[in-house]
Amino acid sequence: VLLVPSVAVVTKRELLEEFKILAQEAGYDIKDTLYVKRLLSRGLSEYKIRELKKKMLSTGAKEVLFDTSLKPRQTYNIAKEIKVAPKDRIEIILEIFRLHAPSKEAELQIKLASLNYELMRAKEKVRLAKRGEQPGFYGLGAYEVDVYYDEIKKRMTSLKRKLNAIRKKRELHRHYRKKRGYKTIVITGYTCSGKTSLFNTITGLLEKTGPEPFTTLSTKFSVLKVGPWKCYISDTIGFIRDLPPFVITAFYSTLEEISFADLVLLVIDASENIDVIDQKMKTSLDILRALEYVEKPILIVANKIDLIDKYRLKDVISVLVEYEYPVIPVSALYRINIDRLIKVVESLLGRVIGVRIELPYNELMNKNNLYGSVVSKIKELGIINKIEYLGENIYLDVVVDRKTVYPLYKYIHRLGGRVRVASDMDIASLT
Ligand SMILES: Nc1nc2c(ncn2[C@@H]2O[C@H](COP(=O)(O)OP(=O)(O)OP(=O)(O)O)[C@@H](O)[C@H]2O)c(=O)[nH]1
Ligand SMILES: [Mg+2]
Repeated sequence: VLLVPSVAVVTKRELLEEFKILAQEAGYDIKDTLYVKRLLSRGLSEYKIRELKKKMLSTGAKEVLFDTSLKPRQTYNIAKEIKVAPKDRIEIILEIFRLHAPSKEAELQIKLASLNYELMRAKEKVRLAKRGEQPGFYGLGAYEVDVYYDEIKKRMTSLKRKLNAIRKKRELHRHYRKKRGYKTIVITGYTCSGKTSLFNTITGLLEKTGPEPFTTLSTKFSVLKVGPWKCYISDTIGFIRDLPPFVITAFYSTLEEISFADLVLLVIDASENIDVIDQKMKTSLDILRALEYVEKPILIVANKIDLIDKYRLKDVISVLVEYEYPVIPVSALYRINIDRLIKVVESLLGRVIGVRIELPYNELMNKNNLYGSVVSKIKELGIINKIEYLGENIYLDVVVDRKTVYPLYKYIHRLGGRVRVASDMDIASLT
């Protein structure tokens, strides 16, 4: 593949590597970078423009890529100076999707998202044209801009109609599945976290995996037996930071599977820096929140633990449990702890779930004898089978309804305790 030589304008130096890989996926080779702390509302300063032109000349760059999104006004001003239209992060992501669209539906969605992005800009163009500030862009007059705007809208309506037809079909399919008693599990998470690798390991299939972002662009399914449950498991497109909501809803409409999921496996690459892990968890949950899916039962799967030692793993886990969902460490590639994962999945799919709660006994007693109220709260949420005092801690074996397990998890976590789903793993036993 021939890559187009380009200069990158970078606002986040620490994320340059991610951006380089992204650009490469879209067909660009970053020959040089220009670092800018912050963009001006008009775009770049004269000084930065001069720097940029110099870098373009010395590298023979044909394109200029921004690692952030640009407002129409910024795009126009910069284009006027450097004589090519700069591409922003969102356009680059859209190009990756366009290049790799694996299905009719994906293709339609990408078109829709691109048009949506164009429409937002067209609005701004119309506004600028009407105020006489920018009499047309790329030779468009105010009149043509209006026509162009209407045209985009028409094309969007027709795309939405086609997508709806496909969606209806899927709906029927889902209905059929449910009638036949299938449970739905959805694998989701940041791009490159290892979702497809996990999917392959669990299902024995051989879907394409790879170090580049967005290897998977459409939802893949398989059926699977987990304990007594017949499951429908799907692998989905990955998340990435800085996607505006309109792109998310268009791109991720295949993710609507999640809204019917009995369990969401949220995969995270545990081998990265703690900061990166935290950032990616936040992004993933933000996107799930934007799609209104955070209320779903989520199991965090900390993947790639073959790459870190047990001390690092402990640190990673302690960051992940802060998100107040159960966490299970695995290596999808080396099948570490996969059987445990399946057992936890089986438990979480059950109507009732056995959990073991660990609470710091002394601490609770010291806090105005919280202990009594905690126990009665737990009794409200489930049935206590056993209470044990071991050292500093108190352990309660409790059976709860599957709907209660998450509120219980959050409640106990906030008290400084821990909840383990029956057959949940002992982190210390891992090396
Ligand atoms: N060392 C190690 N590498 C892994 C593991 N799981 C996945 N990988 C690697 O991580 C990269 C990404 O894996 P994928 O399974 O394609 O990730 P994905 O989340 O499906 O990525 P997208 O579909 O692009 O969003 C690949 O190079 C995998 O070989 C693991 O457990 N350990
Ligand atoms: Mg994948």
